[in-house]
Amino acid sequence: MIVIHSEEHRLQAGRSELNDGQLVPCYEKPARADIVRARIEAVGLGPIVEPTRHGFAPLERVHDAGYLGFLRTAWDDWVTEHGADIDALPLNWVAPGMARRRVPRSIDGRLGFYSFDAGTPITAGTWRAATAAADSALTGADHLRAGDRSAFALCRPPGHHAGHAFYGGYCFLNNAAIAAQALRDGGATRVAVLDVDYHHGNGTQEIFWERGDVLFVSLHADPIDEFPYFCGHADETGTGAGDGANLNLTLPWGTDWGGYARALETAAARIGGFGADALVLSLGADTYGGDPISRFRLLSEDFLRMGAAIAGIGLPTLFVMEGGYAVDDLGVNVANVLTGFLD
Ligand code: Q9C
Ligand code: ZN
Repeated sequence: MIVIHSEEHRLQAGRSELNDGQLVPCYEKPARADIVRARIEAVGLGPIVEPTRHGFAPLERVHDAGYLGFLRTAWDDWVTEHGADIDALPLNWVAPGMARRRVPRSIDGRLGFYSFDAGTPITAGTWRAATAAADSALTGADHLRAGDRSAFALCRPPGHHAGHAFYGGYCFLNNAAIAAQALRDGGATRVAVLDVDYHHGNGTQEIFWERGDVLFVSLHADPIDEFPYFCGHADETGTGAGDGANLNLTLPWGTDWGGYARALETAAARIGGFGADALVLSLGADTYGGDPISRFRLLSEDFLRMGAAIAGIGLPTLFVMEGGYAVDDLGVNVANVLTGFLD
């Protein structure tokens, strides 16, 4: 399986995120991608190649032009206002009933306007790292279009919490959505996105909410208890042309492989009935029992079973790296999904 990865991921190295009322070291850190890459090399999964540059156009197919412009200059605007010694974090958000008609001029206002949490610092290298990750997903999509059965975009920062015009949850550009749209634009009639990250892929859901040509299926911790809290419920099924093309399979804290496997079967059956030409797999390994911010109980060997179940769907599959914060075990867990898929 070809692996697409850019060293530019390490340009996103936030210092701290707001967690449990305190600024703590970022969980989403460069060591995550390094350990996954090292494990992929150790097991000889396949060649690791640099992404090719795809430019702005495929990003604009998914994201708002004003949002992309904000993201590109946010760090420079922050430095002008606050200096370069502190990462840019938002402090104010709109609540229901407050007007949201105008984009603020101040960088602090715009950070709040375009975000939904205080866990996602913008740094000097955020834009370059995020665009390199999107290019990795796009290069993976190119390989599928050329006939490969599978590819792995080792993206960092992750993407599935980023929506049409917002960032959050450590995500800025929605790598999986950008790749799914590129597959559509490259000739695929229908594309399915399966999201196995522990958290609901709220950005991907929002992007394809009114689309009948892209099925979104997500297995995740019930948002009644868990981040991102405000969406990801089972009764969210899409609207308009997308009515019925969104499936949220919520699972309780403490879920182990038994409960997870049943939901995965439901997901596979729905995708099988959709008639997709390709599958984009949002691959988070934060379902692992050892994950420091998550509460499922999957074991490392369960990720082999997960990969086999994904292979059983029988579609050309682009894996796109999302979350997973138990860094020491992340390489094994991610590589297990990929080898489980190939075996
Ligand atoms: N107390 C991804 O997995 N907040 N994002 C966690 C824990 C945000 C996770 C707070 C979690 C975002 C891509
Ligand atoms: Zn996650």
